[in-house]
Amino acid sequence: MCPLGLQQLVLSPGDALVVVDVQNDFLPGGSLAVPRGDDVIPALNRYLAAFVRRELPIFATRDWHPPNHCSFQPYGGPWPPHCVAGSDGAAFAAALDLPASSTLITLKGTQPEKDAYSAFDGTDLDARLRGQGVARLFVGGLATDYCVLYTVKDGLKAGYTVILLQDAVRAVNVRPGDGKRAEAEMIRGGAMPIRWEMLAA
Ligand code: VGL
Ligand code: ZN
Repeated sequence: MCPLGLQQLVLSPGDALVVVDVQNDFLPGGSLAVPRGDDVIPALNRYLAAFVRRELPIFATRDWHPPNHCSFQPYGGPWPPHCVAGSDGAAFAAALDLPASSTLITLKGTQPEKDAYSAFDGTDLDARLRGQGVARLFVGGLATDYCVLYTVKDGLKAGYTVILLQDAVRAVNVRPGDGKRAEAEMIRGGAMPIRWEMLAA
């Protein structure tokens, strides 16, 4: 028990960390920079260390678009071109401590004509999670109001318990408040928000 008498969360087998789209193009200086997107890196590194120490699986997703993706403005979409497959902008942030040998990577948004924000959309993520015996997802990364939101909603729909790492997400906020509304929507849908302090050491 922590001092306030609230139950802390204990990591255990069946838990997985899902790191969403922490890629250079979503960081300050990138082509679709998320305001303060780099704040998620030290926050996620603490969760990464905790999952590594307990030998729990770590999944990382990458937005991985063809150069003519339909979500790009020149092709009628809402976004500047970003995360083009194989480009520097699509690489994971260098300061993110993903364990090189054991991180399970999921690529998404790979088809030119199909917009896909959720890491479950058109991928084998669900099968890979089930294959590892995962029942509970700890989700952080970028961006709160797009890929995190849709990944969390699909995770809940697929029957996972979902923990939202509230101190390890940041929003694009195309409209002011989008990030806060997305968090509320995830929580309303059944996701449990936590911060680092709520995890048992
Ligand atoms: C994302 C906008 C466009 C995301 C991806 O990862 O949240 N946002 N593509
Ligand atoms: Zn994208």
